[in-house]
Amino acid sequence: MSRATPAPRSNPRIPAARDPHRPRFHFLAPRNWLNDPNGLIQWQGQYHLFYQHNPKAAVWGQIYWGHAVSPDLVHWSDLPLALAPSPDGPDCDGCWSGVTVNHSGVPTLIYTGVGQGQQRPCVATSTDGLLTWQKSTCNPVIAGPPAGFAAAGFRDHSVWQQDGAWYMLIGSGEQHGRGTLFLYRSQNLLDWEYLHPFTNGAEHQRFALFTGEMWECPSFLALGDRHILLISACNTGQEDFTAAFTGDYRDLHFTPTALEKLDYGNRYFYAPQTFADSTGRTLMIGWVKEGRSIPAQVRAGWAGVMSLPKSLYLDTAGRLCQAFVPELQHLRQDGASWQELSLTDGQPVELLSDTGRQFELEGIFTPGSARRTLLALLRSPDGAEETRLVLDWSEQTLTLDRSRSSRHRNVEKTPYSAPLPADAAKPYRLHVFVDASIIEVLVNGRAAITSRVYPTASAGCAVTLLAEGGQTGVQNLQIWKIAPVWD
Ligand code: DQQ
Repeated sequence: MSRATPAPRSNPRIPAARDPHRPRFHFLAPRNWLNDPNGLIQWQGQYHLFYQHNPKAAVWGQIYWGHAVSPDLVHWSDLPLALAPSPDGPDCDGCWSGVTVNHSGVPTLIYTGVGQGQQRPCVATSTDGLLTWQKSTCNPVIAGPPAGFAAAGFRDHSVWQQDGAWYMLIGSGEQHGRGTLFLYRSQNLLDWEYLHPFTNGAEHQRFALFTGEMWECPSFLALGDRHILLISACNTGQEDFTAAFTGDYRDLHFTPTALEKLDYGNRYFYAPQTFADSTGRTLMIGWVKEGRSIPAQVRAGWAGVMSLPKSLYLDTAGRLCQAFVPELQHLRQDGASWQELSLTDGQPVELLSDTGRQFELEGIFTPGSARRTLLALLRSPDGAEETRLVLDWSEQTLTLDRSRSSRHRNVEKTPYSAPLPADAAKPYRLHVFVDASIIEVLVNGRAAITSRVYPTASAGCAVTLLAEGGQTGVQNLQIWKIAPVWD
């Protein structure tokens, strides 16, 4: 093993109070650029979050691994950078995404080294509790994509142990423009044998049509009696998104049987990683991209945020669901609640005149006779700005309407819609977190929309409700201010 080029210490944090769009209870880099979460693991009781990071600018560039640690998934402490490109190594142009595994007690990173025009798997280990990392002298541990494939890319890793061996998926795309994953096997994480493409057959071809030319950031997991494969679908011809496949895993092949979007905010929730913690939960964190221009990012001095941690679970019908982790409840401050709200067609109700920009909202929404229920958040005192969540009962959709979220003209304002979960017997439980410029929405754990908004109003931030086309009700509505974890 060779010692890595000494990693620069991480930069000091930009004070959140200086920038109204800088989230205060989400994880983000101290300053400059952040993208994919990497190497998520709980080690000796502490949660470790590594991340794709350009420590030198607020734009993507030569990528290092940032590192932070948390006792509770909510309060994070910055640690020195974990990986830096080695000028004469296979990762000289960047240390791209990867994972951490426990190899017989040795914390081991498997990541994509980028250099000499190639993307190749590299390995590093730590002997001091995940603080510093020694890169293997065997790097790169695989020389390139399997022979016979004109692979469009060869990067990102999902690694697991099965029947005494290590298995690894590497993201790629085939020459005819369809995403794929290559499966490898190893005993020691250094010598790898190529097996075959992980998904194949007619089902794969059918789904691959919708999931882009390159499958990035695979995460393969067993959940209950199901197997789930998450991939980040890149170059889809439309917007990138995270695809969740459910399927059959047999004889080291995965046959997808169903495909859904993990988050209907599409590109805004990308490259998620999953891991199991000591409570047995499967936890997930994704990268939430910016929705403003690169010059605006550079002026702000930072870009990219991690989603709030969520757990993944199956409902009684075996469908993939998500829930915000309960640890977040420790951040709740002043709350307000309404037991039974009845809304009359066309008559708006202001619930709170000023939530601030960090809050959580939860409530049970019932359709009644209304066509739509509209929830306006971050509404400025003059009403010019507001971010709307539209529960369209006739269309059975949830829409995040950002058209009036910001007076700024150069921020993205496209709407995003998710199908409302079809559970006739179940009420619609809406759960929302707002943090400065991030909004994360979930309905019944099934319809997720994550996105960005950049309101300009410095005071106000009201919450209003409106029914259209009839009468509707809301039960057990609660709104809490959320305490900052930074500053
Ligand atoms: N980001 C990384 C890649 C990955 C992409 C590079 C996904 O490893 O494919 O920063 O956002």
